[in-house]
Parts: sequence; structure tokens; C-alpha cells
Amino acid sequence: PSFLTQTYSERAKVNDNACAKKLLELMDKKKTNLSVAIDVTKKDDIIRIADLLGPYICVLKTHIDIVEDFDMELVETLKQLAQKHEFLIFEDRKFADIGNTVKHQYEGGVYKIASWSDITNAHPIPGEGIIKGLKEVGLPLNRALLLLAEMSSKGTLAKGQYTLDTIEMAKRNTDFVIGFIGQNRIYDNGDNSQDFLYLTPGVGLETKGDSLGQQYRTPHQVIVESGCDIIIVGRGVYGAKDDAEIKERAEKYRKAGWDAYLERIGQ
Ligand code: 5FU
Repeated sequence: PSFLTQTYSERAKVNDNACAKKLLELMDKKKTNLSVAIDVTKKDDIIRIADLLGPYICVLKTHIDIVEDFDMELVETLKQLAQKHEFLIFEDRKFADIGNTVKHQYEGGVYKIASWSDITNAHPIPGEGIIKGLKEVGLPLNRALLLLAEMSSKGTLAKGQYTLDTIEMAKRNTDFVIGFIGQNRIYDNGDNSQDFLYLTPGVGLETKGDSLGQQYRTPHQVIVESGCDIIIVGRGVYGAKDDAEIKERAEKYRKAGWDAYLERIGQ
């Protein structure tokens, strides 16, 4: 049978990537397939929201290079919160250069992403060397990679053959690549030799998009109709008026995502 109709914990049992296994396990345990993108620019706000939302999320997504007062204390605190609330950290870095360059960008520089982020992602555009470079740094640390197979934004060039070739690239690197950022479950089709996770941004219940090309679909469209695994929500959650409303919104998206998952697996 396809992974599409299996529970997250059933899938955890047969996934031999430590990071993917941990993620699938904690999703069932916490009953959440919600990832929140905390795209705010002050350290204290990120920490406050991360602590607030910890119980509702399986993955905390960051854009570390938008933080104005970044220091290593921020990522140390996020690591502690990840332990306290049991979530994984995903730095949405979207690496896109040759292997040798991304290796340095991933391991070093100001942010030292590999030292604190469980998961990161890369565009397949440079070819497979990008995976090889990131893998040299990430594998010894038990990190995992997502490839950007599709994007949520209007006019994206990541489609058609590009997307199909991305899947093939992932299949050749299953020791490190655990899945995709994408809009549809492209690879599966009853072939369950490899269980890839699909994490999907561009999720919103209130609006259809923004003025800069973002396009939103509902959790039901993403999880049931498109067969993806994790919904990524940014402004739909953190863009509330106060902490109480941020929590309310997180619970609303968590429930919508989880109900959609239960519908999909027939429970
Ligand atoms: F790869 C992608 C993509 O295709 N679309 C996205 O929106 C990533 N994103 C990220 O998800 C984007 O950089 C934001 O961090 C987040 C979506 O935020 P929103 O506020 O829910 O639109």
C-alpha cells in the first residue's frame, strides 16, 4: 500500500533516516502536522512565539538571516525549546550554489546552520553536487535535507520536468534527502520503496495570497487532495494581534491539518 494511507507512526517504523523517524513519531505523539514559519525579525519575538507555539507544532521553520539582532544565544535557546516541546528545527535556507560553496554556507559563516538546524533545504538547480556538499557536513551530525521540488509562488519555474528530475535526484540520495518542499505528492503512486516527506508552504485559511506572488491553499487541499504531509503556515499564525490570538490560530491550523490527515488515512 501507498504511504499516503498509513499513519505517521507506521511510517516512522520503516523510515531509516533518524531525523525523519523522529519527526514522524513526534507528529503522532503530539497530534500535529503543523509547521509554523516564524518570520519575525527580533530575537526575543522569535523565542517568545516559539515557546508559545511549541505544543502545537512538529517543525519550527526559521529564516535566520532576517533576524536583526542574531547571536548564537538565539539558536541555543531554540534548541532548548525544541527539546522542551519536542519539535524539530528547519532552517529554510534554500541553498542554491555549487557543492563547495554550500558546504561553507551550511557549516560556517555567521549562522553555523548545521550546528543547530535539524533540517535544511536546497534548490536542485546546480545539480547533484549541492547535495553531496551539504551531505559532507550534515550526515555526520544526523541532519536531513529537503529538496525544493515545487514552490507556492505565482510563476514558479520549478514545475514539469524540473520537478520530476528533482525526485530522481532525491531517490539517489536517500541517506540524506528525506523529502521535498512541494505542493503535490509527486512520487509515491503505490511504489513504497522510499517514503519521502512532503512539507508544503503556501497555506492559509483566510486569504488566497499576498501582493508579492504568494498563493494560499487550505490544509484540506494540501493534505487530502494533494497528499502532502506537513502544512507550513507563517503569517496566518504569527500575524495575529496578540499572544492569545497567535495560540488560537495555531490550534485552528493544527486541528485543520490533523483532521485532514485523519480523513486521508480513513480514521
Ligand atoms: F519554498 C517555499 C515556498 O514555495 N513558499 C513559501 O512560502 C517557502 N516558503 C516559505 O514559507 C516562505 O519563505 C515563508 O517563510 C513561509 C510562508 O509564509 P506565509 O506567511 O504563510 O506566506
